[in-house]
Amino acid sequence: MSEGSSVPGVLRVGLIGHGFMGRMHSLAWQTAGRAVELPLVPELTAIAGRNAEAVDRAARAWGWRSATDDWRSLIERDDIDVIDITTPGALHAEIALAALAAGKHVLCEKPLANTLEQARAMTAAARDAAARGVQSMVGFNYRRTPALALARDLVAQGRIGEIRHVRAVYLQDWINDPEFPLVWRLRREEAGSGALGDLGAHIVDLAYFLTGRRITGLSALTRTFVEERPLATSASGLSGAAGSERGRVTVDDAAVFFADCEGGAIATFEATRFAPGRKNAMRIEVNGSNGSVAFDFEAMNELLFYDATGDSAGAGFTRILATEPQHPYLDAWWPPGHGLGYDHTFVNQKRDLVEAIAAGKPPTPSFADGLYVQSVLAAVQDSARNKSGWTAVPTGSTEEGTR
Ligand code: SOE
Repeated sequence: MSEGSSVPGVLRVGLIGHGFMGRMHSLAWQTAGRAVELPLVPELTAIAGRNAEAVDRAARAWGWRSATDDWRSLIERDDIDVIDITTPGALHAEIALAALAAGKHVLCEKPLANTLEQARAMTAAARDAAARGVQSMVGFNYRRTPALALARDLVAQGRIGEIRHVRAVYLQDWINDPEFPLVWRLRREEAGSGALGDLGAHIVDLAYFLTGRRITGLSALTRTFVEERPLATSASGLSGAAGSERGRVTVDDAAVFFADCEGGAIATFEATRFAPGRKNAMRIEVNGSNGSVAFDFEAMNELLFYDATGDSAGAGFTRILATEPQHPYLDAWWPPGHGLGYDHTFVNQKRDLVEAIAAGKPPTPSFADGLYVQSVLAAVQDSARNKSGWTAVPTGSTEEGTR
């Protein structure tokens, strides 16, 4: 921890990145201490980003006490306890390694890194840091959707029996237009991969979160439908202005794969940014011997549950509105039926992280969990590149995963 300088009752946050995710995390840090009674109150101490003017503006608008265009200065400051990384993937490893070495807790956005090697180094550093009481977490925010946390509880209680199928898709359409500019998410050197790492990472993590089963092998196909796009003259979040020059898209636009899982279950996955009309359709269904759970983020407050153990004449999917006070995370929120949104998943994430730090316990998902997902992403890329048919997911890298 930031030795010798911690302030009782306060957790001083340094955020790196001020794009769409930086904005989402800022909002969540601001809200977490107000929505929930936390053991440590987050203080928005400093924000860093590449563009000095933009980061100054972001600091003023989002309530950060100071701003800088040099992320390293945040690591050097002894009045920062936690570093929150929301930059493009290319910077995750360098920042996380520096922060952990300096004794800062780390929250790192998904996917953990751009390469398996980076993810391995980050996980090893996180393990060493944990021995010194320094915590780390990877930002798979969808785990903090109440309906999905409820699904996980139902599966863990054995309500759907022995798991046989996982069927997961993550569909968006924001680059369907071939004239949409070449933003950083479409460049391999910045993002590592395309729909695969951006969207596929979430559903690989959720399949594990819901079932506790890891993927052991897979066969994959990836595709880039639009190979050239106008260069971006400005970009923010998932939008940008197009210039007249063009450049190459160097990531996948879509990825599909089927997989073998521990315990005999089989799974299918599809991630694409080319599904017109599907805005954020992150859908996952798990079928077991005694029933099913099914979820679609476009109706994020609902979980469908089918109980196959009763009388089939009256059976059907039950639509559970996951907004009751006894549902996961709902103790902090609105009366039944009032519903949560995308931003609340980040607030719930901050809550879990702050509580873990205060308790001195490792939060989940850990960097080891991020490394597991990274090893699946790498296997997808290998399988698709080599047209090799079956590709094993290396288990050595994943054995420390937690859930
Ligand atoms: C863009 O595709 C994006 O913002 C992802 O980067 C997020 O992880 C996902 O939650 C929503 O879509």
